Amino acid sequence: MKPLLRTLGGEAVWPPPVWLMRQAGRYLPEYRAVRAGVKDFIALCTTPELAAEVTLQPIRRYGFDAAILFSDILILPWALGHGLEFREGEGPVLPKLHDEAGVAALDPSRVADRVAPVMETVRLVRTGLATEGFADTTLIGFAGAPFTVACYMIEGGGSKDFANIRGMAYAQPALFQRLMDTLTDASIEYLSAQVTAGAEALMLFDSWAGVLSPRLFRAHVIEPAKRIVAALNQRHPGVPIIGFPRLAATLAGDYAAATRVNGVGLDTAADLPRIAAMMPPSTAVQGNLDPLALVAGGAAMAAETAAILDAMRHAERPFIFNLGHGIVPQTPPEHVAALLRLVRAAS
Ligand code: 1CP
Repeated sequence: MKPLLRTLGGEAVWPPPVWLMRQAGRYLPEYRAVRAGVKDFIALCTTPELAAEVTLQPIRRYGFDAAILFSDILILPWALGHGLEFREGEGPVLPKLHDEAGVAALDPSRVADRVAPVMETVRLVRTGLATEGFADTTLIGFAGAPFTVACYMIEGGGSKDFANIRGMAYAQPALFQRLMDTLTDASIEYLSAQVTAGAEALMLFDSWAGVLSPRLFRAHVIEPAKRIVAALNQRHPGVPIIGFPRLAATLAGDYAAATRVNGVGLDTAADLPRIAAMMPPSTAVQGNLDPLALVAGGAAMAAETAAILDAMRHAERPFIFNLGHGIVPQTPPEHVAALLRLVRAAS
């Protein structure tokens, strides 16, 4: 069985399997070359041949244990009919959802058609991995978790404090719950379609989970993830799911136990063995090198990597080496190669 799937099945594989969030992207010259040839980022995500190509680029260059579908968490709200634009150097820009009409306008009936190119990308990547000899590489499909997707829809893009979404969760709880339910249902269908197309594992990105109070974290991070995991486990038994409740701190333990995900991605601030000890023993832990240590490279990267490997070596639980958040564009590609040598040499 593929190393990543063994790990997500509960086995402590050593050296650990390794892949990196945002492993396809602007730090790679071959990605920039493909990106320069398309009109915008959404066009790249919805052109299967190109999306499959950029998914495979980091696998060819580094031989990671996982390929992650090239798409974006905002493709799902886009497919629901919410506007989306990626402005150069500015990140995503969306209309600000703030009322009943905004939630009522979301149309789940159009999603399947609009995400059809994503499913074709999944099929092309599976074929590509097989024909190019990457028999040990696992294809991960993904979606944004409902709360993080709602953050972008309500804030209209990124935000420093997420004041609008937190305000809505407190002041308009029924409306907010309706939005969360719509996104949860749509995520189940979207992820299920990715498995049918060939995704071998799934990941749920809740990048802004850490801005919520414990009570709201339980309601809007744990509850939707629990519902998504239960529905997918029923439809696709044996397909593992990784959750990434970023900056959850000690609530990552509650998240793992309650949602029954197979793996939990931890951010750079998490002290891995201590947070891992709060989770069921078979839950895989994934993380958590600082992306800026990867930019720095050299002795600093080696020291941070050694600290993570030393902490997990004797933990006797499944572990996947990754970053604590996505690769940043200024990362020198040769530092990624050096990191893989360090992880694969782990004794
Ligand atoms: O052309 C470009 O360089 C655009 C940059 C870019 C890329 C490469 C964006 C815009 N999205 C992506 C791809 C992407 N996004 C992947 C592909 C697979 C891979 O990992 O290689 C994935 C899994 C994502 C997920 C994603 N998008 C998240 C969750 C993980 C995280 O980083 O927190 C989030 C929050 C987004 C929103 C988003 N999309 C793009 C940007 C610049 C952002 C972040 C904006 C912000 O900081 O708020």
